Amino acid sequence: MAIIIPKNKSVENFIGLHLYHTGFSNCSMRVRIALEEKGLPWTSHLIDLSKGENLTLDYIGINPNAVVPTLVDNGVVIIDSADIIDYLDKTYSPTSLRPQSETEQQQMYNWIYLARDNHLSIKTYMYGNTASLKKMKRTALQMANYRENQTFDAALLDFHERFNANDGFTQKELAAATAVINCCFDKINQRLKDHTWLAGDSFSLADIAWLPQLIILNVAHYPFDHYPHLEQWKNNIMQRPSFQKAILDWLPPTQK
Ligand SMILES: N[C@@H](CCC(=O)N[C@@H](CS)C(=O)NCC(=O)O)C(=O)O
Repeated sequence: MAIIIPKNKSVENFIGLHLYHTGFSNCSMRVRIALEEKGLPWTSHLIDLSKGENLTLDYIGINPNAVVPTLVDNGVVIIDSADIIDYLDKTYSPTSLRPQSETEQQQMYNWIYLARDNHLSIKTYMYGNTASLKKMKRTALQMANYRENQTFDAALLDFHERFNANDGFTQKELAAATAVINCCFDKINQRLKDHTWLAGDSFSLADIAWLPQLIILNVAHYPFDHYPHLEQWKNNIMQRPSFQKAILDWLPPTQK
């Protein structure tokens, strides 16, 4: 569980659930869906990544990776969307977002960790194929500050170094990222061929971990028609009230 002792002490006085998040961010979407599904009231702190609001010392003092989302629960800071949704589900009842049997719970964690482990491939695909993200190059000063202050996640630092230095990603890097993503969706397609949900018989954190990937990859024109069994699953989730509140209500007008 990624509980952080924040350098920015101001959040330790927060009462209730507070979420630092971004509208069009798959990791933020996960947490918003979990909050809405569980019917939990929360306070929003929007972070504009395009303005570098995640790179300020105040924010890095809360999330040392300089990424969204960050949850603050009565002063306790939790980072990483996989850990946050698990924390919310374990801490708050009565709605449970996990299957009952241990075997199916393990399946659920496998899907969540598959999403987490391949996050940088999805990020590479998005930064390589989305006009607005291609422009997200940082200034030399922003990069210098980032190197000095984001000392927590070496792979993420490397991602931003490569993106900035090379003016985007090479075709080879994009092809490698696409191959990883294809492999994940092959697995998901296979599972959904004869199951309604990713883990067990009901909607769970596994579905919450993966649905946002579809939302953002769709914007980058990822070819989902290769995976026909995802369609019904996606439609089932889009009909849940949480979809409007957690996804649509927060999308910037350009992405609706
Ligand atoms: N493993 C982290 C990844 C968080 C992440 O990369 N968030 C993205 C938005 S989805 C972000 O803040 N990107 C800004 C950056 O990398 O500078 C999580 O699941 O919370």
